[in-house]
Amino acid sequence: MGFINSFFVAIIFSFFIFHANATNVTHDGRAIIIDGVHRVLISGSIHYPRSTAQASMWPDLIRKAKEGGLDTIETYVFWNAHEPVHRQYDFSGNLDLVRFIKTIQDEGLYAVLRIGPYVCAEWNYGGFPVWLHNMPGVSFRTNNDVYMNEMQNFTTLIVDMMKKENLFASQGGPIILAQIENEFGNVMGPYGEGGKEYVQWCSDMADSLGVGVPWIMCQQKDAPKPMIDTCNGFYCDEFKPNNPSSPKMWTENWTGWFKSWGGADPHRTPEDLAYAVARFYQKGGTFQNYYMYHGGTNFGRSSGGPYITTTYDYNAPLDEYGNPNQPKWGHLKQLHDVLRSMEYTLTRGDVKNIDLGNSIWATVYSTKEKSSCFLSNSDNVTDAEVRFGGTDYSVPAWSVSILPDCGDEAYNTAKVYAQTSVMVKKSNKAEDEPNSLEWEWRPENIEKTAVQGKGDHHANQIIDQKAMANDASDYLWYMTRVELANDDPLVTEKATLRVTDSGHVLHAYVNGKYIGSQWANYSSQKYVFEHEVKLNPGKNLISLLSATVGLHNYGPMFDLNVTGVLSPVELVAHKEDGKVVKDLSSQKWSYKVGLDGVANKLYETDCPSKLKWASDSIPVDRNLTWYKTTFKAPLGKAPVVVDLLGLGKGHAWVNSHSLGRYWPSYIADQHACKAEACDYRGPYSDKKCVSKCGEPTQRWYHVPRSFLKDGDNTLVLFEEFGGNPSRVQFQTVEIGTACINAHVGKKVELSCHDRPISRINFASFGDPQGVCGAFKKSECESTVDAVSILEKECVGRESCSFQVSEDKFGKAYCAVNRLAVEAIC
Ligand SMILES: *[C@@H]1O[C@H](CO)[C@@H](O)[C@H](O)[C@H]1NC(C)=O
Ligand SMILES: *[C@@H]1O[C@H](CO)[C@@H](O)[C@H](O)[C@H]1NC(C)=O
Ligand SMILES: *[C@@H]1O[C@H](CO)[C@@H](O)[C@H](O)[C@H]1NC(C)=O
Ligand SMILES: *[C@@H]1O[C@H](CO)[C@@H](O)[C@H](O)[C@H]1NC(C)=O
Ligand SMILES: *[C@@H]1O[C@H](CO)[C@@H](O)[C@H](O)[C@H]1NC(C)=O
Ligand SMILES: *[C@@H]1O[C@H](CO)[C@@H](O)[C@H](O)[C@H]1NC(C)=O
Ligand SMILES: CC(=O)N[C@H]1CO[C@H](CO)[C@@H](O)[C@@H]1O
Repeated sequence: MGFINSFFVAIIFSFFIFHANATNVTHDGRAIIIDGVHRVLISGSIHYPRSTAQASMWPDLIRKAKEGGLDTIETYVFWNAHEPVHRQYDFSGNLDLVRFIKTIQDEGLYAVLRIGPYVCAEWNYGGFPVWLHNMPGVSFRTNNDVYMNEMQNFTTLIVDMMKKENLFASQGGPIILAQIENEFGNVMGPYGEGGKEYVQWCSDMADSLGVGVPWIMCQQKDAPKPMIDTCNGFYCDEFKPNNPSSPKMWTENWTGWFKSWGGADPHRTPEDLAYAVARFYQKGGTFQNYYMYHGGTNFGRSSGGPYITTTYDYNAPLDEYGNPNQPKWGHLKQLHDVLRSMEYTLTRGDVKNIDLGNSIWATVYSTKEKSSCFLSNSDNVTDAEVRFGGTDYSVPAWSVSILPDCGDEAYNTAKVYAQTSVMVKKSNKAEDEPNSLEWEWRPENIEKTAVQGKGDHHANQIIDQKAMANDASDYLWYMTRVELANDDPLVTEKATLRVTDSGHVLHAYVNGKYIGSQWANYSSQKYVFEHEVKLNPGKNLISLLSATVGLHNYGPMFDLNVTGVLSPVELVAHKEDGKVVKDLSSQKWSYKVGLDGVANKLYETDCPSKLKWASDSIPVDRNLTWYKTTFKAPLGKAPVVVDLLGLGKGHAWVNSHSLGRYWPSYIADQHACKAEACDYRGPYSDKKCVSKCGEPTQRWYHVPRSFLKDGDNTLVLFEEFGGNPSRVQFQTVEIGTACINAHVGKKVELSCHDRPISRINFASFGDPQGVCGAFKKSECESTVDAVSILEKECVGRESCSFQVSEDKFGKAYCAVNRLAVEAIC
């Protein structure tokens, strides 16, 4: 008896342990259901390799996401970062996926794990390892055994790693959803039947892994049950899942856009982003994810494209360095708080849509206990005054008002009263740090390549750079010799070298002498380089240095996109009676992967090689040149950047950590910016509201605090194009000015983060005009001195919050009373 009793107790006990920890995640056609509760989930993407685990960057980002009203963090898993060499894995540093998911768990948030393993994400080769491309018989994203075997092997490895640490919700962990594949539906046409079979295989394979949480497939109209197909885009209000038992989920709501070399700064307004989110929940959505919530930095050679910049700021609610991008962050936080307060009615209520005319719709969600309402105005020009439920509301063009009890307006997407923070760069120099850095330099050794033409590999054809370099470096030398007779027209006539190129950067040398370079941009790639050359009778050496700027990451069969120098490579003699063309493509070519300086580890702080650096006559505008300097970290805790204005293009390292590619000489297209001011109204696209045309696409480069140490730090630059390092400096990024522009009745906060507010530059209650940095008083203004009120309350403090009211700021008799404040940090 006693034995049987304790036997049962043991069973019940283990049953309870399992259940006490496990979180039950299911769904119906309405919402994700967690432990029986229908949820409104608000998620944001943070990609762990794009920030650092150390110096608290991950915990800080996740805490700010939580404070910003998110309950879920979504990330991709980056296959080529984790398995750079077949079956050799890296989960160290900022690739420590387990630690990242545990950091999310520590903050009490949920996680969505998008394993892919294809990720797109403007990430090098979309996350596919290049060795996979080089496997015999492989064909990506279709019914192909070599490919599917590797995909399953990596997916299983990740799932097992998560299971081992009990990270799935079914085990008590934070992961509530997992994703297989990624946006395949957009491109699958050209894959034909093989593509369809592959989708079914992905679904079966994922399902067989027994993760105990639902799987999603984004932008996959034919996602088989039980996969949930989800929407990605700037707007997803019209999206309908392919299956009535799948909830309406938005896995990528683009908060801004990425940037490419030669491109201007993209900007998506907080008003439009909030409008898109509010519309989505108004129209039955219950899960949405900001892509990106924090974009971060493409360290190393991780950016894709080609031509994606090192910054991946994305104009996201948290900026590249982790600072709140205000007012976007704060405006969305207010929206999240309101939406969450309506969770029950939104996920359980009956829905009624009422057409109020002129593009105005009311949506009423009602349960027995409570009703919640949305009023949307999708006209992109006309503000509306509407009467609804016996009350008058003003709903500006392209906005949504939310009435949590169908009474008072708690939120309108176009009425922004979160603080605007204008970020500035400060020098914050450490004591004794000189005003300009002292440099050492040495040339990249091109004797063996450009001068002698010696390679490590040989072939009688031009080989694709991916196949030859296996993505071990951006750089690949292509070298060939041409023997010419004295009377060859290539010797006797004017001659040119013509190189077909896939669109990355090309530097050409003939007989050891530099003759020219060419490159392209994100929107226009393939080109033909043509340059006059002086050829000798006898032997001539043609050396071509190709530098990739990130591999393709998107499109049907993007993995097959050619890379590096292409056929044909020709010498052309320009005779009076026509051209004579000599095709060099099937000659013997020698190949050399990578830079000599990298092989000699010149970027390492304690460079072990015997190679000497010179410290006199620092060269300017000399290409293929290494520069080195030491510096002390700027004081304080604010994020650090290095200003590389004056340099051309290359790669930067601090204390042996790669900061990524730099290219401050690439100037943003002068014509991309529009003359008219940015109007949040009307559909957003990445061409709208761009700024900083005619300026370097990226001048500042993030140096995470965790890369820095006390005392001397080392910066090493490999300069490819030629530049001048004398103006390089380290700076911090901090709030310079904080502004408020809010209607009467709003509670607002003014904050300089962790520094005191030093001055109130402007304050006016009434009808102030202009924008932060350029406010102006109007004739309609209260007689109470708003500046001195705020000086008393705010100056000397890190933040102050108050109600915008007539009690405080006096009577003003304008049409609508507002307060505008500009504070200096
Ligand atoms: C999980 O939740 C679903 C739906 O709420 C319910 O049907 C199911 O019984 C639950 N499973 C467990 C193990 O509690
Ligand atoms: C992946 O493949 C290797 C062989 O290359 C094998 O040893 C390993 O078990 C596989 N992993 C999984 C999770 O299937
Ligand atoms: C990209 O290059 C093409 C061809 O040179 C040019 O027409 C286009 O304006 C460039 N675009 C940008 C964004 O620089
Ligand atoms: C690369 O792929 C894209 C689309 O996948 C295609 O439009 C483009 O022509 C390709 N470029 C080259 C150089 O092959
Ligand atoms: C405004 O909406 C109209 C009609 O819906 C459309 O034709 C027009 O392009 C939109 N304007 C802007 C700026 O988006
Ligand atoms: C490389 O150096 C040469 C000679 O100093 C110069 O003419 C050329 O413009 C440089 N190349 C690039 C890409 O800057
Ligand atoms: C990749 C993708 O889904 N792109 C779509 C995103 O949304 C924009 C605007 O809604 C569409 O134009 C893109 O095709």
